[in-house]
Amino acid sequence: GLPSGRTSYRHLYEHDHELKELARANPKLVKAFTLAEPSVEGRDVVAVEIAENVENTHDGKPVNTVMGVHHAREWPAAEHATEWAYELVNGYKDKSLKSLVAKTRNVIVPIVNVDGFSISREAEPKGDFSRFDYEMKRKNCRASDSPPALGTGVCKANPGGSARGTDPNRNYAGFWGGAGASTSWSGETYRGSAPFSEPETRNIRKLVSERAVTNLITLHTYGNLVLRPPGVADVRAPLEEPVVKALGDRMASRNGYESIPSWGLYDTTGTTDDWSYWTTGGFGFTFEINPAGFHPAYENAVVAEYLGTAPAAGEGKGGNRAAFLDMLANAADP
Ligand code: 0X9
Ligand code: ZN
Repeated sequence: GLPSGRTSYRHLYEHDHELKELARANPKLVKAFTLAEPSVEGRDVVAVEIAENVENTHDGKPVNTVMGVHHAREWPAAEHATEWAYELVNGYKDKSLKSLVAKTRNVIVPIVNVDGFSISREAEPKGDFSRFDYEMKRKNCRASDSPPALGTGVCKANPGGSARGTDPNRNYAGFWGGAGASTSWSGETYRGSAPFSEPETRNIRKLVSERAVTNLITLHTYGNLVLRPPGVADVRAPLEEPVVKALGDRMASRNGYESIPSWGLYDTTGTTDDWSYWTTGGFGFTFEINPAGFHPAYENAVVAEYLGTAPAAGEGKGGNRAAFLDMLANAADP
């Protein structure tokens, strides 16, 4: 089973509580903290850092980040990140991962878009909106300046229904303003009013910049893909990076996903990994977990994909667990 023994999708409060509990039980190894800004609706974003002597933040060890749920409905992303936290703690304590943990620092943010996730995970029909409008929400809860009046929407304080919000994975500064993002407030890939107009992207900008993150993996669903920058076809030739490709290919050999540059899926601008790579030099990858569906059966999308026990998810090769370990090994002994 999973490192935590979990068998069903957690709620927001369960992710938060379990991270804080890991820290409380392992104070020298795990630190729980809240990212700089609360969400539009005022929720905290909870993260953990895991390292030997965790409080000694600037000890020069490579910093590896796994984050999930830029997109509200992509629940497995949060599960894989929280399980990774358990993995590191358990593996440090039983000594199987002690040397890898000792050489690295690990920051885990299971849910970047806490408002969206909360709405999707707690979905029930209300007013003019069906359960599906809530459950399949993608974006955050940013209000537009001039939305049509649509009554009380899926975001607490904001009318506009499920269309309301900015896509956090189009709001980073990397190539913002280019192809593959919507300029309309109701578009599913709405880029926002300006780069870093959203608390979600500002939180990650601050974290990644301040901590000089070496490698980051941002988790999404779905498609069984390991995506690397660049996200937009018109910059591919000069900017394709063989060292990034090599690590992407290595991780894909573990989870059985396809390793391709992001533009090979479709054009995007303003994404997490393009910004982090070109702004900080840190490697950034997007994993698209699960062959199909945003949050299908837990046994498949979380247990089998994490442990690598599904035919489509690197059966026998180790799954996402092994891919994340490769990121660590690459940082510890490049
Ligand atoms: O469109 C997206 O944001 C991602 N797919 S999803 O179905 N989870 O919405 C893919 C983004 C890939 N592009 C880059 N990472 N640059
Ligand atoms: Zn996504």
